[in-house]
Amino acid sequence: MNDGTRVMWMRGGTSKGGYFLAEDLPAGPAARDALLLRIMGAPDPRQIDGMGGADPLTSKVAVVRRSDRPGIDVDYLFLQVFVDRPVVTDAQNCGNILAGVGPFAIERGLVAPRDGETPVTVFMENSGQIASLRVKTPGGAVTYRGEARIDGVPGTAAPIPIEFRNTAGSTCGALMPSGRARDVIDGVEVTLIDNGMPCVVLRAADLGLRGDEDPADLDADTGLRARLESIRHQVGPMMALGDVAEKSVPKMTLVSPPRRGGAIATRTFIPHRCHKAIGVLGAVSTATACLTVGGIGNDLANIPEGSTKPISIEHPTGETTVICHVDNGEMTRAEVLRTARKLMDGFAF
Ligand code: NQM
Repeated sequence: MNDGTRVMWMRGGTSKGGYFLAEDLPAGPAARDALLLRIMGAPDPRQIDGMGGADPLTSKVAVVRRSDRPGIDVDYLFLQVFVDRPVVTDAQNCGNILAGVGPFAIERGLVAPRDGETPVTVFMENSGQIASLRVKTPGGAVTYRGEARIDGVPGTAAPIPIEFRNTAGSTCGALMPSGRARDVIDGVEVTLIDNGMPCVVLRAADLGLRGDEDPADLDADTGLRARLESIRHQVGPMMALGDVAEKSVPKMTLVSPPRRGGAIATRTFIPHRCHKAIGVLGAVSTATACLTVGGIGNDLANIPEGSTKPISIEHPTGETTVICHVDNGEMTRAEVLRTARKLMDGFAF
């Protein structure tokens, strides 16, 4: 007898998680979340009794269904399963896991493949916004093999370009939810911004850091983490996020001058541990802060000329380039290159 739950495990960008058809999960959120905690082996810092990788970046879930919305192929709900707390939250989106939604939708028969490349238009339920993906489908079948390289992932894979439009205020209702480019919290200047991901951008130097520290050293700095958490709790209501104690947003992005020819250097807490790279929409929001006059990062960043600006965001394992399309000083769309890989398809118990 098979009492398992059908799931595909995939790497999406620099994250990894379980991809489920909505119809394969319990309909009610309480039963669904209890099942997902069990499948991931959470709460447990080692997630030894489940599929999770003992890291927020590998304890992620995509719930995908065919869309009824005009012009949209699939609806995607992202769920973050906390590693060491019994929490499953839909309070944030995830642009890395999004990369796998395209191939998953084609493999599960929700989108008919074309010969060569198949566009997949995704409604992101967490933020009510749309992303357009292009998936390589030579001969009408998904391929994961290719020559695209993204930092934070070894080797190469088939490219999955992702385009975001109108992501400003995705969760907070406004690009700058406090109505200001800068605020001061606990004596530290911050930019509160949401261009697809609610983020608090602060200068690493204002916290006594260089900004290129190893994530493990930052994770071990309990004083730093307490300062960041204090700021995060205070800005939650200012960002229309309410009490953020049990939420994975806002992210805390420390910026400093670029070291490797990029636009800006970053270390991002997501929010309790330092990201090994940077989230996709987190990178879009950080790039937007750098482009905003008065935004933290604006005076530190190397910003290219022109209306199409490749903004290279340096992070602990390399860089992520966000191609920002700017019109009259406003970002109208952003593009990020990702890759994905199917790791296993079957049943979780
Ligand atoms: O910002 C990590 C990730 C993410 C989210 C996080 C993401 C995004 O790297 O769009 O991709 O910030 O929790 O997967």
